[in-house]
Amino acid sequence: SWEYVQQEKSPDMIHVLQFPYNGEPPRDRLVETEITNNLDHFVRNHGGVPEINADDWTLDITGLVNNPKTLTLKELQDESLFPRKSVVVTLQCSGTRRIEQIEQYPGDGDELINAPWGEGAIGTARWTGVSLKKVIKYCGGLAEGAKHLEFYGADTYFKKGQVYNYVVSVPVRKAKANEVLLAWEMNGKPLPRIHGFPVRTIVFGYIGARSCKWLYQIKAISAPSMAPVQMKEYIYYTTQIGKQNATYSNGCSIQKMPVSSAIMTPVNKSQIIHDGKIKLRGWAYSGSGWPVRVEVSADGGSVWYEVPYENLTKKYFHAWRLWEIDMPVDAEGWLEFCVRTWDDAQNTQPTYVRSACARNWDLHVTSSCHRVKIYSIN
Ligand code: MTE
Ligand code: MO
Repeated sequence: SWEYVQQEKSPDMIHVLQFPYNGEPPRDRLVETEITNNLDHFVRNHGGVPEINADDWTLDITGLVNNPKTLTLKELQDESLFPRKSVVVTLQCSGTRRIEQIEQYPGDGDELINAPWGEGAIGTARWTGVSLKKVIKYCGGLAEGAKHLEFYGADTYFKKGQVYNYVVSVPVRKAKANEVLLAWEMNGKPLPRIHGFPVRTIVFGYIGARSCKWLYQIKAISAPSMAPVQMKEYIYYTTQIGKQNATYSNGCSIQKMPVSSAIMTPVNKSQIIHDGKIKLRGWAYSGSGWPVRVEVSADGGSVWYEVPYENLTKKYFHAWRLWEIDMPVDAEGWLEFCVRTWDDAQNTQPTYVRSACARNWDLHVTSSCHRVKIYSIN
């Protein structure tokens, strides 16, 4: 996959893991544009990048559908069969900001799963394709008992001496709500190889893991997928279960992304010389709605300032909003800036990082107020 990293990614990506390739863009660049440049969009891979020839590619729609079908790319793109749809959607890896949890607790140390992401495992694109709802309709609709949709990716990965395909699932209601897209374009260009060429799913509001790259089969099934990525990764446990008793069957699958945000400039531990104002910039996102209010603090969260609403970028239903504010700052020395966001359901972020409260061995969804320390010289 290194060849594709060189062809399809900016040269200054932060390589979080070399193989499988996992990378995120530099912090300041990510918040320059609402729509992330394809070259700067983070990459999260469990295995290698499969080489698929678009002319040979087919998609099987199988399992509990009334008329199972195999579609070619031509058929999928035939506008007389399926209306084409473009949607601006943010993809966020549930591992975003994991470095803050690792600082508290190292997890099980499996780097393949616990990749040390910063605040850049998130990106926004205009994805073009067809709504999965229409494709299921074309297959005669779901048969009795269909509750989940399983997505099969053509890549393979190794874990504990075994080889697996990348397979995940989402509840059927997600497709019924028109929140699953089968996408072949990213910002008006064919999907880059590293992002799932020729076709991937884009699942709005869910953790990035459900947006299956290199898609070749969709299977309607009666229960969540038994595949290891669905069953054994991306699981959340309640505190009461305790680490010793945590088995995959008594955790719950992480699907929706919580509301979260990050300060992307200035970066942690920088020194800033200023005249009483420091500009902060960052992103804010919620998987079950959209950000309506962003608040920042220069004193670790005692006094909060609201980011003026007009300093938030345009509202999309399924995407982040970037924000910026000129913070009045008199103090000199080390300051702790932090940010918290409220979404349209008035959800906001926990105050502190949660790994220490033993919920989450794989260190997912770091959604606490994001904090950066800066040295102020006024
Ligand atoms: N799909 C396949 N087939 N293989 C993968 O390893 N990684 C998932 C998801 N889809 C993955 C996949 C995860 S965990 C995330 S966060 C997103 O892809 C990342 O998408 P991107 O690499 O296009 O940014
Ligand atoms: Mo992810």
